[in-house]
Order: sequence, then C-alpha cells, then structure tokens
Amino acid sequence: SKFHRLLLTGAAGGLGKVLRERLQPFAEVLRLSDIAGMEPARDAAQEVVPCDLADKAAVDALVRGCDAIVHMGGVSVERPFEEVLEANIKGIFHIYEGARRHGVQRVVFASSNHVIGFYRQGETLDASARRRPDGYYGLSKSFGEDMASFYFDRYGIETVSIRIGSSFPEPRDRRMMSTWLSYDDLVQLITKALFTPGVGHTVVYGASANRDVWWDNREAAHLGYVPKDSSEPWRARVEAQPAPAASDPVAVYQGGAFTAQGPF
Ligand code: NAI
Ligand code: 15L
Repeated sequence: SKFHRLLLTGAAGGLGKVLRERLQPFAEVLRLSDIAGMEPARDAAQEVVPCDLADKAAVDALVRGCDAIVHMGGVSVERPFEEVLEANIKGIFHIYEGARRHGVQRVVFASSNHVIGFYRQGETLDASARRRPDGYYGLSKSFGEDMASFYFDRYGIETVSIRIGSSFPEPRDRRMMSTWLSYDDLVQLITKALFTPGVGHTVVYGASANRDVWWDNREAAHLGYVPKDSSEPWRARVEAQPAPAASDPVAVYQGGAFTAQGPF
C-alpha cells in the first residue's frame, strides 16, 4: 500500500538521505523537510519544504496535508540542553500538535538507544525496561516516547518509536557489533512501522540480527520485523582495532561514549 503524502523530517541527515530514496515507493508524494539544505525536488513526487522544528506555525503548515510522518529530524548527538530543547523537545510537541490538528493517524518516531544508555553492555532489555537516559539527547527521546504514548491514549494517533541502535553503512567499533542496524533492516522496520495495523504506541529496538544483541523485541512481535543483516562480517576488522580499557564507558554502557559527554 501507499500513502498519498508522506512527510519525512530530517531529510538532509545521514538516515534522511537514505530514506529519501527508499521511502519514495510508499508515497505518491514524499514531502521532505529539514533545517539544513536539501537537494531540490526531482519531480512532482517530491516536495522539499525547509522548516525549523522549533517553529510551531511552520511545523503546523508542514504537517498539513500529510497522511503519515516519519520523524527523523532533530539534534542527533549529545548537545547543550537549550539546543536539544528547541529541536527535539519542542519539535516533537509541534509534530504531534500538527498531527492532531490535521488528522494524521500514524507517526514513526526515531527514538534512540540512548533512552536506555546507562544499562551495562550485555544486559538484555525489553521495551518495558525502566528507561535510563544517558544525557540531554537521550532525555529528549525519552520525552518523545512519552509524547507518543500520550497522543495515542488521548487522541488515538498511533506511533512506533524505534530505539535505533547504530545505523550507519558499517559497524565501526566493538559496541556497534551489538548495536548496528543496517540500512536495509532500518527500511524494513520503518515500512512495518508505517503499515502494520493497530500498533497503538509500540516501542521497538532497531538492531540487525547481530550475534551479541542486547535487546529483546518480543513485545513488538506484531510488527513482524525480522532483521536480515548482521554485524558478523565486520568482526575481524573491528576486533583488529585496539581494545578500549575495560573501565572505558565505551566498553561498559550500552550508550557508550554518550554516557560521559558534557556537561556543556
Ligand atoms: P543526522 O544528524 O544526520 O540528521 C538529523 C537531521 O535533523 C539533520 O539533517 C539536521 O539538520 C536536522 N535538524 C536538526 N535540528 C533541526 C531543527 N531544529 N529543525 C529541523 N531539522 C533539524 O542524524 P541521523 O543519523 O540521520 O539520525 C536521524 C534520526 O535518527 C535522528 O532523530 C537521530 O536522533 C535518530 N537516531 C539515529 C541513529 C543512527 O545510528 N544514525 C541512532 C539513534 C537515533
Ligand atoms: C544515536 O542516537 C545517534 O544519533 C547516532 O549518531 C549514533 O551515535 C548512535 O546513537 C549510537 O549510539 O551509535
């Protein structure tokens, strides 16, 4: 199936550029938005709409006319609270208010492993585990998940919050051997999140079928997400790198280095 108009925020970002190509088949019109510069629309099947997520009126206009939202936009690393507040915390509120006002029924929210970043590596978590955000960025994603929960309970807007691990072309370090999410698996997860009926507010971890994965997705089995890729082909190359000290946060916590960044 296909949406009439699908909104992708964060379209200029690392994942946004991938999704710009890979989500096009699922929409007659893909509306692409970011605060950073974007490639111009290729044809009538694309709309490029620059927008600051912190601007409520602009986000309201952005959401108007869309049937679903893939919300990837925002600050994606640990930053001073004031920056996270504008882009992520006000931003997610503006997205849901726009959705409510304009009757959008489905949101896919790019949450992050940094909502549970202070668990130790090797502990297995499911979606019900108490959140342990590892910074202002992780706190903003935790708030975003609560916003999604509230807008479902109050207004029936459905969301899948994907706690993305590390979605890059390849796993780059030992931690990413567990947290890596391939682009193909990301796209599978987002399309299931868009089209599975009756998701309410579902929280799912975004990881590939890695050997030592830390996350249990049985609570999100209704999505039918079955990862196809694995970090295993990169093991030898990653393990040839010098190992961090056993006490280094990158080797201790699921959130890795984010747990020790700042304060800004
Ligand atoms: P990215 O930083 O490359 O892309 C985020 C985009 O959001 C950027 O193009 C940026 O210009 C835009 N943005 C920032 N502030 C904005 C504002 N005020 N208004 C409008 N747009 C704004 O990040 P990436 O890697 O593409 O991630 C996409 C999403 O997925 C982010 O929300 C990130 O937090 C989340 N995520 C990504 C992970 C990964 O491994 N790539 C892991 C976990 C979560
Ligand atoms: C994230 O949430 C970030 O957006 C991404 O840049 C990576 O740092 C990723 O987590 C990770 O934990 O590897």
